[in-house]
Amino acid sequence: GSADPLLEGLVDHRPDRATITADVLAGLSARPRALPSKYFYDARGSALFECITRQPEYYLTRAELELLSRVLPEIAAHAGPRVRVVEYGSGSGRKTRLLLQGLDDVVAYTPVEISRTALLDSIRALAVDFPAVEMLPVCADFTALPALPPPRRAARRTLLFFPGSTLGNFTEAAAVAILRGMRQAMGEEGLALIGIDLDKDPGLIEAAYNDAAGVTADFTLNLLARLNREIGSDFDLSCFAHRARYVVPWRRIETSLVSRRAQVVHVAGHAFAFEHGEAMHVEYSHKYDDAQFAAMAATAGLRVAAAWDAPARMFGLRLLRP
Ligand code: AVI
Repeated sequence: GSADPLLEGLVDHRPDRATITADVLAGLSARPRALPSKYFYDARGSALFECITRQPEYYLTRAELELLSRVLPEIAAHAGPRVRVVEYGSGSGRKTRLLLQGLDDVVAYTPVEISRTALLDSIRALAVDFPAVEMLPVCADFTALPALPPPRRAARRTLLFFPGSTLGNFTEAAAVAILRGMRQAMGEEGLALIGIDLDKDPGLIEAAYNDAAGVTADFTLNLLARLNREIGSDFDLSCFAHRARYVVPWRRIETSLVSRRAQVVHVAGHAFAFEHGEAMHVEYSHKYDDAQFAAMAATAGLRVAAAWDAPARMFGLRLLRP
């Protein structure tokens, strides 16, 4: 066994090789072909995403961090003292740091993160800076949330934190299911603080997913490298190209890997023929307007208690309650 107390307490539901293989075979057999975006986040994928958040075109993270620091006193007033914070898709923990500093007497912090490396790195750093906060990490896909570890000290309410517009990576039906899961996990006194990207000039949105340095393209292609390593597929990275387009009527970025020539890819004993120019869907990034977001929340049994927007509606934070 490990002597590391963080590892011993870790609730670990990392997807195994059989699960990833089954998901990939199903996606490659569908038309149009698709791969699940959650598999972007291996150690290198999480690091590349961090790098994306620092690109000049990727306005989302900067806008959200500024907005969060500005409105934190209001959020803290809504939350009150002795809160348990549960974060979905916590990543590097930059926003968490702000939140844990700004809230009054946080009892426990539970990050739910699919990348084990990102989870452990961030919680180790947070444990040093917030010694009074009990750290209860969960390595899992938050769409299949396991029972959350209870804090030692009783909390007055649970605040679910879901920043980054990660909700936008799901179809509307899946996003409503996540919101419903949040409604259940938070209890009657609970709150959810959700970051959403807002609909705006398509040119600005498209640039954010096509940065000049090519980090987003590397991030998208890393999905194939990860699959090659973990499930033994033979995707040739030089034969696929990143493509991200904003589809105005759907208010979403659709990201694909486009086959640069006719080719055959092998996965777990199956052969998949790609046509030249064939697009394999890998990610949605939905952008929202207020009426649509409020309607989704309402369908999940939640209402918008407060709404804050960054200047020029570059990004939004929404506080939801039952
Ligand atoms: C994590 N998620 C909200 C990011 C987004 O903007 O959809 C992932 C990403 N994909 C490409 N760039 C960033």
